[in-house]
Amino acid sequence: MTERNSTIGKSTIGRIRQDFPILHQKVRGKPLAYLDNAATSQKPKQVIEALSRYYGVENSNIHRGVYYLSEQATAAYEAARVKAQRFLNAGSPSEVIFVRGTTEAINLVASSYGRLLLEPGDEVVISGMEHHSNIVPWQMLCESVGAKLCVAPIDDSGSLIVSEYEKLLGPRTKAVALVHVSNSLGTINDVKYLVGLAKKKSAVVLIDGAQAAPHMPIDVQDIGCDFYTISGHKMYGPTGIGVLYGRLELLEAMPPYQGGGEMIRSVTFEKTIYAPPPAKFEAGTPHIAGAIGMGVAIDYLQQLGWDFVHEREELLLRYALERLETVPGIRIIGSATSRASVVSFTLDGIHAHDIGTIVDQEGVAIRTGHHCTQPVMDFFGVPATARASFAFYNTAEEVDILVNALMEAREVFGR
Ligand code: C6P
Repeated sequence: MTERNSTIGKSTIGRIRQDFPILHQKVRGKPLAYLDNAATSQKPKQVIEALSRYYGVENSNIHRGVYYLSEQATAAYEAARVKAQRFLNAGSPSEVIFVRGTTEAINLVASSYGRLLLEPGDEVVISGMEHHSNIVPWQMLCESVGAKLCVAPIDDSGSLIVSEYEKLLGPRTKAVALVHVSNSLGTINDVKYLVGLAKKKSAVVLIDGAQAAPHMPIDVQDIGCDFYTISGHKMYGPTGIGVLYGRLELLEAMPPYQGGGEMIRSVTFEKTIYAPPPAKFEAGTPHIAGAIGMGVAIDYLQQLGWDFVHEREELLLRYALERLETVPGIRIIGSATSRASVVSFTLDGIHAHDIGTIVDQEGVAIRTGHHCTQPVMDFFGVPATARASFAFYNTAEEVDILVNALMEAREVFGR
């Protein structure tokens, strides 16, 4: 590639890589090539230092103490909420609920709002490219209330068939839940358009943004969705923290997901009066350090700028596709025109897990398996794929190492 065709020089990437201590190590005697960013991204030292500082000098419980440390920690936690609000362009910090991640966010909505909303015979529409996190909670909900789960199909390129999706939307459609960016295909859905179609039928819409947030600016008001979910660990922040954006009007109407400390205004044995959102949905001591670290990750991404992230990842994607297509026997799964820096593939006669194990010997970390999207695997008629997913800190050399390792895998298997 690539640096030649880019406004971003090698020295810039070298400088940015210095922010990520984990990248500068050898695994199995080879330099690490970390190409599993869709599973979880690596953390810049700014985030690591924020976590260390929090536990080293700021640790205390929030919203409870009147002493200095607790006030500091509360202020830092709430400042992180405001950062997340701005990151998503939510209307108010009250619309930002800290959760463990996308999985918990979707379960919260399906359990709380879903039960309020759905009646027997109602319908929930999802797509054929959803992650299990955006299938199973809705399936559980439909089973419990006697509603129907309707699945909008995808085509051979891994794109949603929009006309079929539109046909599924009807008077019984109460909820629609769609992924913004597919984790196993890389497909980017035009969520604003898809939400608009659902809104014509007055459906409540949740967008799973786990794989979108690391790659592109998100504007929940422009998208027009009711709920949007992100995971901190996929966007250079800590694990165990994420955000559920919810429209305030809906959050106010929803029953709590969990009961306990911090989510109440008053408690007697006869009756509990709940706190308003966001506290109503944050029972117990939250992941304070995680929220603060996620705020620092948001700062980091914003300092890099989306133009930089986009240019870099687009370059890596194009280069990876060009190089991978030269590997005999490769089948690339997913070819949507609008796609993120994720490439799923199979190699003729070699199981995906074997591919993963062989490239690991060369220091390359990729994910293999069904990527928690078994229906996608079924659609493409494969048990599993290998998946390389790129972040702005990856390099053309790492793509080359992957391609060479795949050539070796073919030799090992006599292909
Ligand atoms: N995908 C992957 O390797 P959590 O685990 O709650 O942070 O995110 C779940 C999730 C939901 N939606 C999408 C589109 C996702 O990609 C993920 C997580 C990881 O692809 C782990 S399976």
